[in-house]
Amino acid sequence: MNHIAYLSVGSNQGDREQFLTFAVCELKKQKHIAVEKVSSIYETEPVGYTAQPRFLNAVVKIKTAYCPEELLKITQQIENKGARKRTIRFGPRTLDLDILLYDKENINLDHMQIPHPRMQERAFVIIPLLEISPAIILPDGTSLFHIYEHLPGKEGVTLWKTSTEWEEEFARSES
Ligand code: PH2
Ligand code: MG
Ligand code: MG
Repeated sequence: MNHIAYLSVGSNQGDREQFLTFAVCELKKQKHIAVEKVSSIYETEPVGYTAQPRFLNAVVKIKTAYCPEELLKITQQIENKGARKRTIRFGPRTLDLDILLYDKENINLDHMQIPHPRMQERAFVIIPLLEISPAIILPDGTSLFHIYEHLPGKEGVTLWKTSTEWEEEFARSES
């Protein structure tokens, strides 16, 4: 478990909170993943394609022995298990699980870009990320705090459930 990665989880269809909890529980089941921290859950205005319901979003910090390619496969399997329907780009989804950061790596392939190419403009990513790891420096040297200062759309992100309350739910669903 010698790598650190940050994942973003989002849902705006069905029982949104249940899909977020499902995603974290599935991550915890993986042999080579340890979930280190979860952020609070935020309710967020849709970004990009705006004629859709509000999202719930959170960020998860993991330690893992999987390489980025393997981790991507796992996130996609979890999305599929969460019955994600792929329709409109940026449109409604039951479960979206994205890799934000993987150590200090820069990966630029057609099917996988790390850091996530749009994370710097997305308050629904930066706010929960800042909550769990305020000292993060991105691979290009920018600090998360600097990004936060210039971030658009912060007013579209409101606290929905604290990380402590959310963690109590995992404890219940695991016992
Ligand atoms: N995901 C998108 C597009 N827009 N807006 C919010 N608020 N939250 C998301 O997770 C989100 C989005 C594409 O993945
Ligand atoms: Mg996404
Ligand atoms: Mg995605």
